[in-house]
Amino acid sequence: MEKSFKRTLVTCALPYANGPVHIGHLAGVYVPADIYVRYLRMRGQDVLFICGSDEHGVPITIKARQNGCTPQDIVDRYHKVIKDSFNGLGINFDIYSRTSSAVHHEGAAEFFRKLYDEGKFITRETEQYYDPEAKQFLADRYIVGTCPKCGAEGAYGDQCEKCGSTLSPEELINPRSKLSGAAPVKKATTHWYLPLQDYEQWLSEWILEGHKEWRTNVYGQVKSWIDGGLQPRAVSRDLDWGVPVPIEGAEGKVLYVWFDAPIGYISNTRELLPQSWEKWWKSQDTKLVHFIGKDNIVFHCIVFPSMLKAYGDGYILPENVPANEFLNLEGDKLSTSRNWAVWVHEFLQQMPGCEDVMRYVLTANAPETKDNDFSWKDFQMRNNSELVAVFGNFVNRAVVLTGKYFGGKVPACGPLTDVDSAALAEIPALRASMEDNLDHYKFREALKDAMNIARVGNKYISDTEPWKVAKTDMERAATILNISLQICADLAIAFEPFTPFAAQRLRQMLNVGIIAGEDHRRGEQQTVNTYPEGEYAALHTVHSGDKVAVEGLCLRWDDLGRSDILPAGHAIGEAALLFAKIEDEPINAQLARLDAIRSQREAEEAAAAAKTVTPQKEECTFEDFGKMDIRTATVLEAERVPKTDKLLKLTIDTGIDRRVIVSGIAEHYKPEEMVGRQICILANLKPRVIRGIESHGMILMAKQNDGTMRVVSPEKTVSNGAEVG
Ligand code: B3M
Ligand code: ZN
Repeated sequence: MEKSFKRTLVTCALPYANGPVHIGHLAGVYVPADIYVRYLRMRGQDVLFICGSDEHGVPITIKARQNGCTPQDIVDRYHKVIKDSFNGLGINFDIYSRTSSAVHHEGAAEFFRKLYDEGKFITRETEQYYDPEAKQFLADRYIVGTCPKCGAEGAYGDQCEKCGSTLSPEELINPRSKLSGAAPVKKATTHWYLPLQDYEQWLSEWILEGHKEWRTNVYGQVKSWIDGGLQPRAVSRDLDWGVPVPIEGAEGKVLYVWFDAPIGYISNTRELLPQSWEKWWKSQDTKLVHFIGKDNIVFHCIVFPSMLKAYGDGYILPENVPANEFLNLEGDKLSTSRNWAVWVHEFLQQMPGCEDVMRYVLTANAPETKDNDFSWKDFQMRNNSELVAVFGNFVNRAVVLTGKYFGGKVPACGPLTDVDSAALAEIPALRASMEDNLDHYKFREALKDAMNIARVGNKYISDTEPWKVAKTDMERAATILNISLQICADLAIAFEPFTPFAAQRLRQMLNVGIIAGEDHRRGEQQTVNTYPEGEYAALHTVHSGDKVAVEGLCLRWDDLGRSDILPAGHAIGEAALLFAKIEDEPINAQLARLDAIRSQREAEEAAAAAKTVTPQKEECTFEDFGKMDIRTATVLEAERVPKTDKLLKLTIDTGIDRRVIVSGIAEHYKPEEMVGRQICILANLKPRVIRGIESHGMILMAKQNDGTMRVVSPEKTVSNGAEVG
């Protein structure tokens, strides 16, 4: 039996303010959360939607150094870009604040201080890397050197971006400080740690026993962390940017970003509701749900709950943490550092009017149980063949025909035929399925249910053809259009969580309002329309039970699936475009942008690869070398070897004889480029049969690490058979 709650507190992972957000962030966290919040509000629930910028941490200080500005400049710039991006996509937080706020600094410091005073931390002195010139301790990201695995320069102390290896500063070859270039030295420093192992048993009971219903990716990751044995986790850092550690003698130390950031959820709530925030965070009547990406599971299921447990004071714990997997872009991993992304602020500027399409496509492809992919062709196809051709086309026909035959008023509904009853009967079942899916954070499936309502309507109007029936039986046409308009009203309700901008346009077309208020912001008075009688749970601005004077017709979630939402005679508005067809041009422009980024990256990788050198092989003796008989030769004939794109068959004159050599250079040289060229060969290599051809020898090639190959030739022509040594 599912527990009942009086209110729901929904948080979204606080995006780092060291860059813009991209569609992967939207798909993973923010769109599903907004769908969930809009749905709960439509159902009359009291919901608070909290988020804000995560403005501390080493990456922000690195970005500031790279840009020659302060960390505050960085977070000020990106806090605004991110906030505007969410607004543009209709992600309607009740507050989108920031962890550089005074409220947060004070709240996070108080949180730390209480745990410190109550002895909940372990204090440890450890050796950390220190830059003797910059006189600063160095986080791993601040140490660079040669990667021991692949030889790439510029590998970080924690990771090589070239080969992806996880590293430690000790492994780096020739480690240097990013701050001053000096060689880092070890220096003693004191930090505080939360002993997570003390909460292991409690976490196991709370999650592994108590929340078996959590998504398998979340449950599985938590289980493996607990089974692996939890370790003390640092809660402070040597850094000059963040919330200062609030104890004497801790100058130059700040709270570790993952200790302070989750407290940001609480700080932002306090900022919004200074008088009543505790009702949300310290009442068992509140259901807390954290929306995050899979890389944040440990912090939201183990670290932050342990912090709240340690703090006590009645803080509640999350009822669910529906973490999504990752979204890929055109088959490649989304990457901020490689600019392989669709940046939301650029999308909003380049494709205005497609906000709902992006929400729709990201939900349809949501990486809920596994990584998934976004492609611009799929974006165009789903818009044109689903939103335009089904949803928009159905609504347009129903509204235009009502205008044409019935003066824009909902016509009376006559006796129902089997076709009418069958169409209407499908909606309640789709509503039930949608509710179950939304209640269980299955947004992809819920969207399919909503889209199936549009399919029911589109099929119904196509099958009943009111434009033909009207020629002979206007009463029948009236019934068909009445039913079609009821289904349009269903769509105005069902799509509010998914495509809020289109749902609002549809409500305007139908001349109806919704209870929840058009823009879902807390605190602003809604002027909702008249409802014929009584009271209803106008969400948000007013709460369940309040009486509000309204005019006109409003829709409620509970109207979904009724067959008489729009009474006969109700005047509807003019037909308007719900979704516009997307032509190839803007899609090709987006693809061209990504092609340019991919080519740029490949060029950079080739240049970087060319610079890396394979380490020298072990020593050999002069005698070893003497066994090799290297000669000059000239290529007389060259042809591709059938059924492979890698091999050339060459007939060469070695000065000793004419012979055939098969060589793997077809991807680097065309046959015609080889004829007449003087080369060097290892003449006494034991013959080998390659693809049925006996090959006598081997061409000497210069091979770069990026795979590029070049023939090794004498710098001037010499006689064939000349000995090379
Ligand atoms: N700033 C975002 C991330 O890891 C991180 C989330 C904090 S939520 C408290 O992408
Ligand atoms: Zn490497």
